[in-house]
Amino acid sequence: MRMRHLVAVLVVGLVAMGAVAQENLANYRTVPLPERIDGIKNSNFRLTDACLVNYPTGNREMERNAAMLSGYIEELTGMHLSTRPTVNPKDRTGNISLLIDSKLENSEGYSITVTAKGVEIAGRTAAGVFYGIQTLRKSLPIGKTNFVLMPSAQVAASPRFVYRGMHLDCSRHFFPVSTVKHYIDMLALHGMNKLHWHLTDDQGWRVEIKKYPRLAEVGGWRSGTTLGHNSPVNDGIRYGGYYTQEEIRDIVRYAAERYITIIPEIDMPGHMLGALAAYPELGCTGGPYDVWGMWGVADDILCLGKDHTLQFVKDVLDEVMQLFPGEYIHIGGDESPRVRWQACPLCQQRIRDLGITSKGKQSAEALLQGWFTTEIQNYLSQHGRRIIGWDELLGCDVESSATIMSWRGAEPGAEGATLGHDVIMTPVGPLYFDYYQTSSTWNEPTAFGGCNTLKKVYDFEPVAEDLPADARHHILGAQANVWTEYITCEPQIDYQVLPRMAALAELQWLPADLKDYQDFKARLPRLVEIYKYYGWTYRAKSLVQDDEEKEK
Ligand code: TNX
Repeated sequence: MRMRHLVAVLVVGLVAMGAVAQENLANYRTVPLPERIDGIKNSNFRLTDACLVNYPTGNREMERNAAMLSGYIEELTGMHLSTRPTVNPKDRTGNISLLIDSKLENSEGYSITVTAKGVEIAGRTAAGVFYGIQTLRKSLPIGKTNFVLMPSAQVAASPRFVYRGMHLDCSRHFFPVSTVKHYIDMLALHGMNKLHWHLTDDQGWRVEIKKYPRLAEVGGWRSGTTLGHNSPVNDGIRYGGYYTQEEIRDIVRYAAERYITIIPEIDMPGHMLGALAAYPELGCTGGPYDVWGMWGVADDILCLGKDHTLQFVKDVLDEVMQLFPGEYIHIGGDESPRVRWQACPLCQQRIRDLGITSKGKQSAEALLQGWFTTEIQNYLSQHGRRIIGWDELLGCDVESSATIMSWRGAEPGAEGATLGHDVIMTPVGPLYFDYYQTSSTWNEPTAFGGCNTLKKVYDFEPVAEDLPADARHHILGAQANVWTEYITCEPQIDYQVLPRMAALAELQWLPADLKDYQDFKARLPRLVEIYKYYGWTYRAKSLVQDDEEKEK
């Protein structure tokens, strides 16, 4: 009897100890899943607040990385680790050391080596180290503790695609600087490196341009907003806002510190009512125009018959280039109706002057948009920049040096890549995150329509199977788009993107043959614990059941 009692106590004790150890154990099976997790041994590195985060002396970027890692560890476990510049390899014992290792092949790849003696996070660049830091961050158990056991292992990954993006529309609804930074934080956690920032549209111009102050002051404000999906009811509430150049510089810096390049989009020649309301002479009819309170595609676009319009666009882009140091500028190019150009004597004169005639399916007006795009492309390329445009550009005879964003499905992407364009895949199905995540929409926040479930996102393959071998390298990567006609506030952005963004991150990073949806779903709850820790809103239902995929 006493013996049995003793055994029972022992068993309960061991289970309890096991549970404690389990809770304090790091787990490298994160989202995205590292490509390799090798040689897990029965020994652990004991991470405590006596450990230091070492970084190479004199390397400012690595110093910042070390501070970020220390910050993450403190947030998630409560342990404060100091950072230390170091040159002596012996200092690595008992600590976490960040290193640059030129032997690593991929410029964004990382390797994490954990032994009982210490942890090393290496990258060929500081960006690679940053991704290793994100993996370590996501592998930590969450909750206050005074130690974490990190199993000995070799963990390594390099991203499958160079372009790993998310888009955010800040025109249809305007979001404060803090929300944009929060969005950048979400990108960083998911290992993404591009933020496509949609800054101008019919419903509001959101970037301060010093040479044309009315763009923000007038073009940034609409007198009201339609309720629902273009109902006849307008709320009549003046709505708007814009980012000052100083705010933009701050956001660009914040993103760069997280190895995220911001690609600004100035949509042209369509989706321009914000600018036309401010400067009506830029349109074919001369206005007056209003900043739009409806959704959709407006007929009034830039007049290409006037030299002044081209000068205006170049002036705007001069300031945009000053603000955004990245190589790419997105010049839109989508949904530009041609009715005004057809009726505009100046546009028709331009067509004649240029000797443009329709070619097959391409109207003279489509080729006029092509001429305009090429003018802008040349202008930007003189300044060392490259353009990205929506896939409508494929119908306008633009040069193959223009990068195409395939949104009207995956087919335009395949066509563009075959023609020699670089391509970013962002097809409405399944990468429009303004679309519903289920076909049972009755209890969902109002969305654009459609149905892009978590599984559909996960299963998306950016490089079509039948794409010719010599075109495959043109697929630079994938991006999800977040248009905000129906998204009015930060929690609603988060709800639309989380956890679909996790599925996107995994397909951006992991080789296709290593993807496994069930395994991903098993790993997802631990990532969601981090969302919860930061107070981010997410669609909890996506975790417990797979949504129906039938389109309504
Ligand atoms: C199409 S995607 C648009 C946007 C809308 C979006 C809504 C693209 C290039 N144009 O203007 O906001 O659909 O999903």
